Amino acid sequence: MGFSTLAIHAGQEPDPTTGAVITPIYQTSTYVQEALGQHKGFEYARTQNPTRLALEKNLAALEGGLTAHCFASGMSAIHAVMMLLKAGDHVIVSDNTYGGTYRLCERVMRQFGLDFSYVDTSDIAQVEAAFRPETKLIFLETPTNPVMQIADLEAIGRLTKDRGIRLAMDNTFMSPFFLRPIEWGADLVVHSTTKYLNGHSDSVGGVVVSTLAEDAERIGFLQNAVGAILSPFDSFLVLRGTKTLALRMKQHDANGRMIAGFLAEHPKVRKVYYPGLGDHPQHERAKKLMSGFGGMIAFDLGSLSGARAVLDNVRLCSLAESLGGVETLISHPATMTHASVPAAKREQLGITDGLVRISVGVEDVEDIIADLDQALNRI
Ligand code: P1T
Repeated sequence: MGFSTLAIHAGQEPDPTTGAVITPIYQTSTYVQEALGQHKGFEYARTQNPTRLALEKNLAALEGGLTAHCFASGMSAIHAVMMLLKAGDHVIVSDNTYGGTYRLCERVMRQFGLDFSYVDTSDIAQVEAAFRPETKLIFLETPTNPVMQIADLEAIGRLTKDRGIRLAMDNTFMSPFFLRPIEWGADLVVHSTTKYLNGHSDSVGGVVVSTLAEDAERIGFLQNAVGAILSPFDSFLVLRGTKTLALRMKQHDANGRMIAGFLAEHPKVRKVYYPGLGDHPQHERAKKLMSGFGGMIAFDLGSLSGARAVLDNVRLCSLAESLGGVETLISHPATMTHASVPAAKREQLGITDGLVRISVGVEDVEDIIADLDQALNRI
């Protein structure tokens, strides 16, 4: 079945009680049992909820995984992946991840005896050099947030298979419509469903997709034992979102390409980070791994005052954290999403004070370009 067919139908059985075409929001904390030990498979709503279950089946199908487990946020999904490890284990992480991922590793998981190395995962030599006997997991973002580096997923997938360790991939930026990490060797895929999967900036959530029975079982156990579950209402919203994922992603991509081209030509813009541009260092790799380039773009204006002029003067684009919604959002990584990354490290990664990130929405592209143009001309 094609992607859109799966997105609309996978996990979506008509409601057994009424025949409702759309999975209802089962807003209940518990389920009556017919007799001691006799029930319909639903006992308590932290453990099982039909709305969440429908979404989990849907997302497992879209990523091509064995199971999916939904969490209260992208961060709690990433936390669950880290909880597969034990004290003494070592993880190799993309050096340019979302700031919250870095904060989770450094300021939470380290306290429990995990160790982390941050490397440029677009360079396979750096990944190989970081291996230790205790390395148990590689955690990748591709493209990275916000400078859009692309890892050689296939080669890293082979490395992790050869060494018998796990490859987890945060696929938030591309969504399974453009990139299916499991096909390139990932064992686990995570998303902040807050972003493209929900797509309408009205829910916070996360998901872990597993491919191995052992991980699927443990992630399910952790979901219930730790309890950071996605609510029935949020599950409903994300399920509603995935139905139009393909349509939305095509438009995010079309608009993204146009805006990246506009920015690349603009005299006030020093540098544009977008994998669809021919001068992106991993453009060829992006073309091989992904069926589109999406709507995330970063661009450097050379100074904080330049960035401020644009961010303070946009009218259509909203100055806000987050991404992946139908509306265009613009942000300043150094002080917003990546403020928890130390300044020296930010500079080294290219997250300068002049860097601006845009999550291109699905508005009419000429309106977005006109807004950016008038703001850029205020510099
Ligand atoms: O916000 P939450 O749903 O917990 O997701 C965290 C997260 C995980 N992974 C990636 C790649 C992300 O971009 C995020 C959240 N990012 C933003 C809020 C942002 O503006 O970049």
